[in-house]
Amino acid sequence: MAGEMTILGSAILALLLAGYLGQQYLPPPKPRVVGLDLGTTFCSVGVFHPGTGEVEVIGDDKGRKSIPSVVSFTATDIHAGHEGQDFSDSNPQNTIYDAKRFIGKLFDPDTLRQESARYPFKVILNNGSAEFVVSTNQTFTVTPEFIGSRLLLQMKKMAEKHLGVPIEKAVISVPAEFDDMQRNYTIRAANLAGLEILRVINEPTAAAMAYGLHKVDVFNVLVVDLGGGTLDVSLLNKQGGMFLTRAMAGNNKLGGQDFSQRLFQYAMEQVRQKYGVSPTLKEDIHRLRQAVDAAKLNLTDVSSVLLRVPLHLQTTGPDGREEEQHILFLETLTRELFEDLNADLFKKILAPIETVLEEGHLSQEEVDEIVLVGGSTRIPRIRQIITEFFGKEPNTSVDPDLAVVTGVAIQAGIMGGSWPLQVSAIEVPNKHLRKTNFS
Ligand SMILES: *[C@@H]1O[C@H](CO)[C@@H](O)[C@H](O)[C@H]1NC(C)=O
Ligand SMILES: *[C@@H]1O[C@H](CO)[C@@H](O)[C@H](O)[C@H]1NC(C)=O
Ligand SMILES: *[C@@H]1O[C@H](CO)[C@@H](O)[C@H](O)[C@H]1NC(C)=O
Ligand SMILES: *[C@@H]1O[C@H](CO)[C@@H](O)[C@H](O)[C@H]1NC(C)=O
Ligand SMILES: CC(=O)N[C@H]1CO[C@H](CO)[C@@H](O)[C@@H]1O
Repeated sequence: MAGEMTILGSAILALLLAGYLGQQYLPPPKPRVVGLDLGTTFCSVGVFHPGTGEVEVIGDDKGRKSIPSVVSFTATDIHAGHEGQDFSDSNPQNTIYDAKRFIGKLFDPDTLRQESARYPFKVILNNGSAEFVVSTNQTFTVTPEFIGSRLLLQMKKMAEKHLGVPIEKAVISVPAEFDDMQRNYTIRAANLAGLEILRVINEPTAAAMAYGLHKVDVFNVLVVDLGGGTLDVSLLNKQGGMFLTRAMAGNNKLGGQDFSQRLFQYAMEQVRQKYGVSPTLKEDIHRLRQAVDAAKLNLTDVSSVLLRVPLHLQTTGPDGREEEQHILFLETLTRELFEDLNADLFKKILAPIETVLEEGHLSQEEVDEIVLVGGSTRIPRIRQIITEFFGKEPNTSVDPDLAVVTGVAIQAGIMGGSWPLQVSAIEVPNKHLRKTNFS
């Protein structure tokens, strides 16, 4: 009996030892669960590496860490991401973007008409849901979740290529304001791409996790997400390691595109003042818009940039005849000018921040950490406005475009069981919250 016990004991000991040695000397297993950020304008995929404890945001062949949320249909193929975007000029009516604004939502005809007026593609109502009309060789409709699935499939492939293992499971983020139906349709998009969703996590919670705020002693976290077209502000409360969304507010008509538009209008007006006419050619306007956009990005790092754009202007000669004039439009744009042109828009950022503080019954000083998400939070003046309002620096060490995917990847690591600490649940659902919208 005692002998048997000893044999059994040694067997267990051997097993434990093998496990221990395995852990010590075998290469760490490849992550099998990915984190997905299916954004309105960009998507990213990330993984948590248990070996190093680091998050890696996966790039494409060219090292780009996010893909545009664009899917284009041609007679022979469906193109997602960068490839899809390449068709946006030549095939605008079949190049679908912003599908996230339509996913899992019920519309009345008037609202849908208003929402879809600003897109070059056609959106129709099918039993209350939005569908996109595609006309290549045939005419057919596609759902927002189908568009989502093509983007997710692209990211699944990027992850599989990079990691060298098949990926079938994921964690995905959604805006905190998404209701059950929007969450369900987002999951459906992933299922269509062959991915099982282990958990859906709110984007602001993911961003807070990217900063490790789930591991440190903080109570009130304010997340400001300023993207291309929308501003979302969320107040999170951390209780016993779990995040609870206390209040949400935003402006669904404020973002980087609006700041670019002001600079673009200014540039158009400068052309008119110098040459008497504005550019009319579609390609010229497109080129000017792109140059202005690039200038805006550069103004985050430098205080002035020189805009150089070749243009073809239709002018009337002395004999009254129309003639085309080729010019090189040169204009210095300063950061100060950019800030002046957008002063009223930048100020609008504070309204939703004040609202979430009021709803959460908090003063500025009671906010422990401020987390910035979205490319437009790089704009120095915007950081300054937020810093002045709170009297302290926001948390900015994580790339604001990758903060959400970084947090989702951490959550994916937790779900994949590769997290060294046992943190499992991270969020308390809050079904009764309403979002205040300013716009
Ligand atoms: C689409 O139509 C073009 C000409 O109209 C034809 O050449 C092409 O083969 C068609 N493609 C498909 C996939 O049917
Ligand atoms: C239309 O939508 C309603 C609820 O949104 C659903 O109950 C019904 O089955 C749908 N009808 C069709 C034909 O899909
Ligand atoms: C969402 O999906 C869950 C689980 O499949 C289901 O119980 C729930 O009724 C769905 N809700 C909506 C609004 O579609
Ligand atoms: C912006 O910066 C990039 C890289 O530094 C440079 O190539 C580009 O010409 C700049 N664009 C403008 C409009 O200044
Ligand atoms: C301003 C700033 O960087 N604040 C905080 C960012 O988040 C970490 C927690 O991960 C804090 O330690 C910093 O103080």
